[in-house]
Amino acid sequence: TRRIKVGGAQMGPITKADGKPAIVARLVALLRQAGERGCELVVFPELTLSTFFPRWYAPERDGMDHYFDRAMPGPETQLLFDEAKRLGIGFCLGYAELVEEEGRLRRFNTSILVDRAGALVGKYRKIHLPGHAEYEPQRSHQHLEKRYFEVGNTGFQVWEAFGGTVGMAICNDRRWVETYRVMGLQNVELIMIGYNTPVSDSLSGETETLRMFHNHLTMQAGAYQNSTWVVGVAKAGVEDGHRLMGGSVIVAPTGEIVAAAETEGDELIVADCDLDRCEYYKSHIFNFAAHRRPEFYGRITAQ
Ligand code: CDT
Repeated sequence: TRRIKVGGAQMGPITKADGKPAIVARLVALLRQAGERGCELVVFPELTLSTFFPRWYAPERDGMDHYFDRAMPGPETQLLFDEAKRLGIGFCLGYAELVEEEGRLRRFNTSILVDRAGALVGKYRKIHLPGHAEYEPQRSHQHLEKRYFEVGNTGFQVWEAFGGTVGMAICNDRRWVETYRVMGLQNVELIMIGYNTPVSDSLSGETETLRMFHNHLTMQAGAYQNSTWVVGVAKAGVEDGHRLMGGSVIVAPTGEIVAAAETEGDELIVADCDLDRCEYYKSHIFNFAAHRRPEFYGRITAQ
């Protein structure tokens, strides 16, 4: 069977005051733990290298540029890449990407996938950007992803890597059935998802319990309905007075959670993922070729 030992490297809070070297040292510590536990692939959260800055308003759209990375690896992240290569561990890393493209500076909420030899496998830029673009005074905290990022332009691709077919999504993407299905249609076997999710929304009145339920519900349904492994990894805990949920999980193609974080701090969860387990539902209940009825799904892609 095609087994791969996967680590979900949940991160505790990162505050405004934390410098990159200290953050990278925490990532390296998690990688070393993953190495000791035999992991071949480690998934880090969304925006792993900074606090979740979209909670704050900056009058200028470039006002958060100091949280963005232009090069990956860059001078401060090289250590992480070197250590991963030395340990023979591939990784998925979320960060704020600043890039000159089409003759202008562009900002994306990005994840990259690096293989066990240190080579870049692929890049995904977040498509479902939640929140709003302007300051909303009625909120206890802002969610200004639509201000600081452009909608990603990579699409939901998959790559042949780590002995299987793998894909990436970021945070709010996990709530959308289309995210999983577009990759499911490409035979995905493992989807890596980092997230930063506040435990409360000052306007919705949802309980923490309900918000955690939705966190797991969407990833478990996405896994089952597309017969794929899903690795969902949080940046958690209290960042400058604002609390993010933990709840990192590894979900099997049956939709069952096989590993779960217990804390809101730096914590590694591990599962031995047999990619061959995807085959059963892919060839039975979710055999797309046999059972899908796309002739009735047109509204899903209509603008
Ligand atoms: N980072 C991110 O996408 N967080 C969102 C919060 C939604 S509330 C505006 C999420 O879907 O978890």
